[in-house]
Amino acid sequence: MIWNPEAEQAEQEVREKQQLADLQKLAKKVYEKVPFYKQRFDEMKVKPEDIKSLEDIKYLPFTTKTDLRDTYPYGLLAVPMKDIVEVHTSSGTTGIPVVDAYTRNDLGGWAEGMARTLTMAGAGPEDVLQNGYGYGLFTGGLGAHYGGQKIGMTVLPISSGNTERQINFMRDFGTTVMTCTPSYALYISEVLAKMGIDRNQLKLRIGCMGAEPWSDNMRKEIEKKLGIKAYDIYGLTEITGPGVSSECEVQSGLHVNEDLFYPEVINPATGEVLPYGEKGELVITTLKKEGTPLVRYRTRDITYLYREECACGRTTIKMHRLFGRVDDMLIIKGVNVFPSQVEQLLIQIKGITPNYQIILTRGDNHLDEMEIKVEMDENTFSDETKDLESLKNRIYNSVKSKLGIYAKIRLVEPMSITRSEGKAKRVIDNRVI
Ligand code: DLL
Repeated sequence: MIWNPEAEQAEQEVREKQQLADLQKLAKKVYEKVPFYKQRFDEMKVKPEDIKSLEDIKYLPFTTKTDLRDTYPYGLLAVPMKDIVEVHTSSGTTGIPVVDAYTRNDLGGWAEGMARTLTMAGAGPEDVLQNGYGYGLFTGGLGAHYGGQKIGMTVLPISSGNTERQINFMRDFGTTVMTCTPSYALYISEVLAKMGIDRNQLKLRIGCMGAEPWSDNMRKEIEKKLGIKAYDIYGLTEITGPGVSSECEVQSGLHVNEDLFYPEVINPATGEVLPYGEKGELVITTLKKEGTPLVRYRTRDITYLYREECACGRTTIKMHRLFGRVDDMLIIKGVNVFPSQVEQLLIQIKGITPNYQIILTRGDNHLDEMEIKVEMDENTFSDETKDLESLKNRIYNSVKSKLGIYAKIRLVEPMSITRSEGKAKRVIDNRVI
């Protein structure tokens, strides 16, 4: 089923006409209401009236995370405070948190985006949604909650954590759809096995997962272990939260809700807009937001955009699953690598679990060193004749040949790497720079 055929199956010409009208309105609004944008537009000598076509968006200034932090907490508000009904922030573990402030209409738009996301994965009013994203300032919890309710699902707002209870509830309440981070889904599958609960006692059939990078192999692992179909969903606090883009049953790329969010991909070094199919940094402009509308927000996420006729019947533009973040890219002795590439390799090797951690240090010679901590599975660990050296060599050689990196491999006991209930911490960077 398609939640909103008018928006999701619009003809491109009709859609673009609306996008242009919304963009013009947005440019005028932020210019008049947000001093930060007035100053930026003036510095770039651009006026809202200069936007005569969608391509003209390239004349508008970018907005960065630093801008959001510099204007913390309410500097980017485009409406009076009395119109704001809810506020969310990013976790702020790496500095001042970024703030998103929602009007009542903004909450409506958010629920709409997530209603499309859940419907795209095959969920409907007869489904029971167990929402294992954290409730609170994090947008995962309330985003899935609002979307699930909008399409009439029965929502169980259990939040993340307390994994045994999650599983008991899953069985007792007949949960059919689970929303949580992929790393938490994997942990749930481990606890399920430990509790000795037969998968047939559960009705679970769909998972909507995102909020952190996960490889295709990780997806296969989750699908196999939980006996579900796992869909990739994307969004970020600054741009509302989840519901920006998501996969349909075809699972080739994520449909962007482009009537709500206008996507571009740029070269992160030069800011130049890249053609469809070229990988770069995703930039998003909010077309309908009232509280904290953003012009050309640089997400730091790496993907590419493309149009293709999708078998699901939606006509919206697609983005490839994320390749990583501009700032997550590790440069090890000059070789560029994303943690998800390491994950993709590890999952293919027998005898270990998909739990890993990358530890970076800088040696006395000032060169970066990478150690990969990998967990053995129970069988390998308890095998009397275990040949750990050859297992380590297999991992070492795979990383060397596929990624071009000489990493130190450390095998650790099962369950010794801390499990995450939200976003997993895969990289520990001990380099003093
Ligand atoms: O993670 C919103 C969200 C909640 C998305 C639930 C999906 C599901 P933030 O905490 O602000 O918001 O983090 C946003 O997480 O810029 C990406 O780098 C990363 N991210 C989000 N979804 C995915 C995904 C939420 N599907 C940042 N794949 C984004 C890879 C993702 N990375």
